[in-house]
Amino acid sequence: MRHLLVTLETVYKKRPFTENIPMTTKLSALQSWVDQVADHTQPDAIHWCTGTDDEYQEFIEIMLSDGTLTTLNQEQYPNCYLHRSDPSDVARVEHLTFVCTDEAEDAGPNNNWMSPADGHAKIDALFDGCMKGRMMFVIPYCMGPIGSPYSRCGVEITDSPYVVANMKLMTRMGSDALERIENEGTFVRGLHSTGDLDPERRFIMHFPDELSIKSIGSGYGGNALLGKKCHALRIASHQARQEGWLAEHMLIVGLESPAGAVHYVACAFPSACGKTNLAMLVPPDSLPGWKVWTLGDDIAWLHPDEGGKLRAINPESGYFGVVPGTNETTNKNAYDMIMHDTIFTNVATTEDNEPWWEGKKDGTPTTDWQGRAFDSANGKAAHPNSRFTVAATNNPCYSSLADAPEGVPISAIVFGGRRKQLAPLVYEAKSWKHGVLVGAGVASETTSANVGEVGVIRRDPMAMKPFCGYNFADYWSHWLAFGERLEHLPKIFHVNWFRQNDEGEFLWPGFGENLRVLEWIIERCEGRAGAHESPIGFLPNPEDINTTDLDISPQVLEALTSVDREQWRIEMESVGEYLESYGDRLPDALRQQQQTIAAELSKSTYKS
Ligand code: SAT
Ligand code: MN
Repeated sequence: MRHLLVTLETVYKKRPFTENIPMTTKLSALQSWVDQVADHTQPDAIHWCTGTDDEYQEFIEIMLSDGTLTTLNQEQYPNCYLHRSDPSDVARVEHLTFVCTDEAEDAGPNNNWMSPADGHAKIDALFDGCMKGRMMFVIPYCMGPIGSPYSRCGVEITDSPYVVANMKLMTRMGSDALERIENEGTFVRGLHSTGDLDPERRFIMHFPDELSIKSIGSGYGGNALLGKKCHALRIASHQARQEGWLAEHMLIVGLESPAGAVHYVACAFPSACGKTNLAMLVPPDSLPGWKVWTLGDDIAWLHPDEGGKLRAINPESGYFGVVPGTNETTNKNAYDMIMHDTIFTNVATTEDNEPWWEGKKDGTPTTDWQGRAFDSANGKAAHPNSRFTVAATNNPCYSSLADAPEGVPISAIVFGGRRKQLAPLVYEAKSWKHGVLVGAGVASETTSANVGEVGVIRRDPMAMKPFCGYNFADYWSHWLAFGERLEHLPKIFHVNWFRQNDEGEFLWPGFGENLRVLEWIIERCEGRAGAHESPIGFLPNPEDINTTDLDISPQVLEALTSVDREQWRIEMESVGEYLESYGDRLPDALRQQQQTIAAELSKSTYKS
C-alpha cells in the first residue's frame, strides 16, 4: 500500500518516477492490452487496483492533496468529500456517444453511429500520449455478485483517481474480480481518460462486437464510470441479446406486505424520474407493517431461470444518485445514507462546510457548486444534476438478497415516465406483447441528467433510449421472443407519478405514497385486486386503490384512474408513427398491438 502512495505522490508532485508497482496478471490477453494501452497513452506509472478499503483511503488522500476533493464537515458528515467538476462536464453527452458497428442499421436510428475503423481512428488520435505526467489505473471489476453465473466482468483503465474511487463505491472491484476474469478469460475492455476536458475533444464510443468501450474528455459518472451505462447497459444489452437475457435500465425493489409476503418488482423510468426514491421508498405511517428492500436503483439484468421464472440481479453495488430534492420527507433512507462515507459531486456548501442542495431543509448555502460565493443571480446553489456516490451497504434498507448469486424472482415489470398529462396513475398491460408496446411507447419530459433542453417530451422506449446498444427494432423483437421463452410471465404495468392539473399542481402525492400503487400492482399479480378494462389496459377502479388516511378527493382519484380517449387516440397515432420510423425491422407483432389499440380507441362505444 505504501507503494501506491509513494508512486502517486511522485507522479502528482511531478518528481522523477522512482518506484513501480508489481503489475502482472496471468491472463496474457489482459496483460498485453494493458501494455498496449500504456504504450499508446504514455502514463508515468501504472497501478493495478486491489479494491481494498485502505487503497480507497489512499485515493482519497491523493485527491485531497491535489484539490480534486475537499473535505466536508467531518463531525456531521464523517468520511464525506466534495468534488467540483469542470463546469462544462456535468452530465451525459448523448450527442457525443457512439455505437460502432460494421453496419449502421445494427446500431439503429436510436444511436449515433460510426464504423469501428472510423471510431477507433478518431478516438485513438485523442488518446495518443494523453496520460503523460499522469498515472494509469487498471480496475478489474465484476458487474453482479462475484459468484453469480449472471454476472459479467470488465476492466477499466483510467487516469482519473476520482473514477477509481467511484468505481470502488459502485462496483465489486479489485482482486476478487481479477481472479474471476483470469478464470473466465473474457472481459469487457474499457479505456477512459479525462483528456483535457474540452467538449470538442470528448467522445464515448462503444464497440459491441469487440466488447470494448473508449471514453475520453469527461469525468462525469455515466461518461466515465464505464461499468455503469457503457458496460452494464450498452454493451450488456448487446451481449444479452446474443445470450438470451435482458440488460435493462431498471431499479429492483422488494415489497414486503404486512402478512410477510415479499414481491420483487423491476421498474424502468427515464433518468431523474425518482428511481432512487422508489428503490428506497419509506412506507408512510398510514401503511403500517409494510417493508421495502432495495436490490438496485438503476440497472437490472434479467434472466430466465430453470423453472421458467424471471430472475434479476443488480450488476452494481452502489448508487450514483441525484442529490437535489433529497430530504427527510422525500427519502429519509437516502438522506441518512449520504450522511457518511459519501462522495458528493457539484453540491453547494454552507458556512459550516456541510453539503447543501436545493430541497435540503436545513442550512443556508454560502458557496455554490462552482466554489463561488453563492449568489442566486448565478442560478441554483447546487447543480441540478449534482450527485452522491455511496456504497449500497450504506443503505439502511439494502436487501440481504442483493448478493445472492441466483438473484430474486420478479413478479412485475413497471414502466413509467414523467407526464404532466395523459398517462394515468397506473395501468396494466393485457399481455406480454401488449406490455412490450407499453414499454416501447414510454415517453417522458427531459431532465438535467442529460445535456440539452429540459422539460420537453421525448420518446424513451423502456427508458433505454440513451442506453440500448443496438437497433431498437431488434431490441423489441428480442423482448417479444424473450416472453415466448418464459413459462411464468411477470405482468407488465405503466405508472405516472407526475400528473398535474391546469394550475401545474401534482395530482398524486408521490414518494412514500407510491406504495399504494405498488400494493395494487402486487395484488393484481396475486389475482386479488379489482380493475376495469380500457383500450389501453386494465385500470384500477378508484376504490381499488388503498386511500386510507390519504387526503385525496374523489374527483382527483377519478382523474388519475381514467383514460382520455381523444388524447390517447392522438398518442397511439404518435406511437405508431414513432414505431414506423424503425422501418422494415419493426416486428409485426408490435405493429399489430399498436393497430389493435388504435382501432379500439377509434370506436365510439368506449367510455372512459
Ligand atoms: O448517466 S448516469 O449514470 O451518470 C446518471 C443517469 O442518467 O442515470
Ligand atoms: Mn439511470
